[in-house]
Amino acid sequence: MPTVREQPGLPGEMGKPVRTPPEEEALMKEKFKLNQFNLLASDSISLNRSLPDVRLEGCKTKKYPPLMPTTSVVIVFHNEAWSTLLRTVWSIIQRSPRPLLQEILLVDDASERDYLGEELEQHVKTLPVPVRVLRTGERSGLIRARLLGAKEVTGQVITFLDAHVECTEGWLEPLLARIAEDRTRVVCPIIDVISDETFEYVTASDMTWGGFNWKLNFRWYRVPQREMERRGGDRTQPLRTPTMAGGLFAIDKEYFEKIGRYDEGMDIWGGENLEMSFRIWQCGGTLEIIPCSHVGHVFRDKSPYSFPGGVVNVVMKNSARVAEVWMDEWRDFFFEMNPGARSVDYGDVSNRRKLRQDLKCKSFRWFLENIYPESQMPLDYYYLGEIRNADTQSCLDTLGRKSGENLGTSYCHGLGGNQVFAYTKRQQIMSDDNCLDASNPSGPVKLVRCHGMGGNQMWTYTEKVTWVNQCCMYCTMTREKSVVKLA
Ligand code: UD2
Ligand code: MN
Repeated sequence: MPTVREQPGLPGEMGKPVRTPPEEEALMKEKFKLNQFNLLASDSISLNRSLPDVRLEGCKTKKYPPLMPTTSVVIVFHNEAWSTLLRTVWSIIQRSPRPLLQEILLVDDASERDYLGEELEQHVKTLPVPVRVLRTGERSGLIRARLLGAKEVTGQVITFLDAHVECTEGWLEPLLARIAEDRTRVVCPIIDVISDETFEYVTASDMTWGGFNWKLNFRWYRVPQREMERRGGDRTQPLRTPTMAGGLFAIDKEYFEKIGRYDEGMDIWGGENLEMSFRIWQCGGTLEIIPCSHVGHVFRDKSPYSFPGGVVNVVMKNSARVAEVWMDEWRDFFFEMNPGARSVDYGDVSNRRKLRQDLKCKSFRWFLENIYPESQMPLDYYYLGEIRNADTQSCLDTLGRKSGENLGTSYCHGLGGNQVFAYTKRQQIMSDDNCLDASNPSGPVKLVRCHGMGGNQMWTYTEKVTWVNQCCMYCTMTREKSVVKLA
C-alpha cells in the first residue's frame, strides 16, 4: 500500500479547502452547472490528495483479524467528472490493504461524456489494482446499474460507493471485520462531507443515525440515549441504525443475493435505500454504521442529471413500491402525505411481495416497535386525515410551515399533504415529525417537533365545537365524525 503523504504546496492537500480566485469566479460558476459541484476546484486537486486521519483515538489502536473476506468495490456513475471519479478510485487504492481489495468495478450508466468512454478504459489499465469498466448500454438508473455491477463481483463482499467520494485511513478493515463475524450484517461508514464549493473535507457527527419521514425521505436524526447505552457509551462501537443513506455500504455477496438484491422495478434514483433498510431489518439482518470507518462524499443541493420521466414521478414511483411492499398499514402515511403518489403507476410488485413471504420477513410494526420506536410513524393511532372546522368548513393546514411556526386553516382541498394529521393513541396531533403544540395557552397553536412527553402536545376529544383565536382550536375530524379539542 503506498503511503499517503502530503504534497506540500498543492491545493486541497490534507482535505483543506480550495479557494477560487475572484478572476476565475465566472468560469467556476459556469463549470459548477456540469456536476452541481465546484468542478474547477476539484480539477485543481491532485487525484491522490492526502487527507487527515479523522478517526477517534480508540479506533486507531483496534486490531482486526488477520483473515478477512475480500471485497469488490462497485461504483456506478452517470456523467461523473473525471477528477472526482478518479479521486474516488485513488482513495480506495491508497487506503485499502491490498490483500483485501479484490477489484474495483466502475459501472457506467450510459454517460454522454467522451472522456468516460475509451479514454477511461485505457486509463484504468495503468492503475496498480484491477479496475474494470462495465456499461449498462442504456440509461438504467443507479439501482439497475448496481445490480449489473453486483453480478460481476468476484470478491466475497460487495462494497458500494458513490462516484464522488474519498476513503480515509482505515476505512475498510472495520467494515469487513463486522461482516467476517456475521454475514448478515450490512455495514456503512460514517459519511463525512466534502464541500461542493471548496472540496474541503469536513467530518460528520458520529451521533446521528438514519431515519425517514412520512414522505419517505431519508433523514439524519440524533442517536437516542438508549442506543448510546446499548453501546456502553463507547462511541467507537457499531451503531444500529434504522435506515441507511444508501450510497456507501458493504454487504456479503451471498447475503446480498439471498436477501433479494435490489428491487429491479425501481428507476433512476431514490427509494432503494429505504427499501434495503426495511428489508434487512424485517428479514433478519442487521444494519450498522461503523464509526471507525470514515468516507467523505460530495453532497449536492441539486441533481446534475436528467430524470427520464420527471424527477417527482420517478422518486414517487420508487417510494410507492417501498410503501406497498414493506410498510403494511403505514403505507397510508406515505400516500396521504404524497397525494400524487396515489395516481402514479408503480408497476408490478408481486415478486417483491413474494420475496417478503419466502424470506418469512417480519412486519413493519415489528420494525417500528423494536428497531425504530423513535420514528415519526405513530405505532397506534385513532385517525389519519383532514381536521375540519364544523362551522366554517375550513381545514387545519400546516401551510408548509416548519417547527416553531404557527399553522393555519384554509379551504379543504381533500388532497392530503399539508392538510393531513394523525391523532395518535398517545394523544398527539402529528403532521410528519411535527406535533401541534399549545405552549401559549391563549393561542395560537404552533407546530413543534414532537417530543412524545405529553404536556403541551397532548390533546383530548370533546363533544363541543368552538372556534378560538382565529386558529382552528376545536375542529371535527370528518372521517370518524368525532371532535378533537385542539386547545
Ligand atoms: C443518496 C445516496 C445514493 C443513493 C441515493 C438514493 C449517499 C452518499 N448517496 O443520494 O447512493 O442511494 O441517495 O437513490 O448515500 N447514478 C447513476 N445513474 C443514474 C443516477 C445516478 O449511475 O441514473 C449514480 C451517480 O452518478 C452516483 C450514484 O448513482 O455515483 C448516486 O447518485 P447521486 O450521487 O446523485 O445520489 P445522492 O448522493 O444524492
Ligand atoms: Mn452522491
